Amino acid sequence: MSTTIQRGDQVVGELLQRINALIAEADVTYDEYQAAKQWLIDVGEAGEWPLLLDVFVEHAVEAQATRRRDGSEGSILGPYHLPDHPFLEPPFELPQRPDERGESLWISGRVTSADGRPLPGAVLDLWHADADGLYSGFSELPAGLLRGKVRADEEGRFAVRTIKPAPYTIPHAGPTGRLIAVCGWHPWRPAHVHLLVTAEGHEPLVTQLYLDDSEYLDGDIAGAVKPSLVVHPQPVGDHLEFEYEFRLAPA
Ligand code: MBD
Ligand code: FE
Repeated sequence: MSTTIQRGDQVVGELLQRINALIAEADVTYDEYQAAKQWLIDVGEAGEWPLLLDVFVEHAVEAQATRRRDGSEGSILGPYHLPDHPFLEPPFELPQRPDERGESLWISGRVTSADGRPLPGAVLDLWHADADGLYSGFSELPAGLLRGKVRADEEGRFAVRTIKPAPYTIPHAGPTGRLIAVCGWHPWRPAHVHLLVTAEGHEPLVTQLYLDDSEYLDGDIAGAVKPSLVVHPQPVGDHLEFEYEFRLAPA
């Protein structure tokens, strides 16, 4: 048997065994089986597979993949990263509408190797929701809003201005929302900024930073909060600011 076939048999075979055992243990009925089957079809028709999997499963894959990695902890990528948005020009500010709501938020810090050595020219790709919890590219918001890539300087330092995102409620009109309602869960994630930090010779760091005054820090529907990812913005003049150091593992 090829390794691929062995691996398929191991993982998929085990998954099916666990589902089948659960059907007996939880006494799943024919009605429930038919409802589940229709729900799975609906998830596909609504285009919600990326959402559903990233909300309920990606955190386990991320934890497993990074369990022995040096440097900063990371978090899940989620369904709303767009790889092709452009580099911003300094002074860095994520694109906003003239009347963009939300407190002004300045994010600064440094990118280093796991041993603390600065990584000049590291790239930070940032994206986050607006003050209503909407993401550009996945809502009516203008394309490119609140997204951008910035390059760190010769000392690995960077600074970027944006606005404070709101807590995020995953779409609840579709099948993912129906599941959450049927289970009596809530659909919220705490307010967060997504980052993908890359540097020559290092493993990419996919992460999210969570604002310490946000609701749902303890009940993230996506299970993706870690204490080291919670930041503490301080008021300075007319804005909020925080610093963060991203330590990347050598590749
Ligand atoms: C998000 O903004 C997000 O970060 C995740 C993981 C899932 C759905 C929406
Ligand atoms: Fe998000």
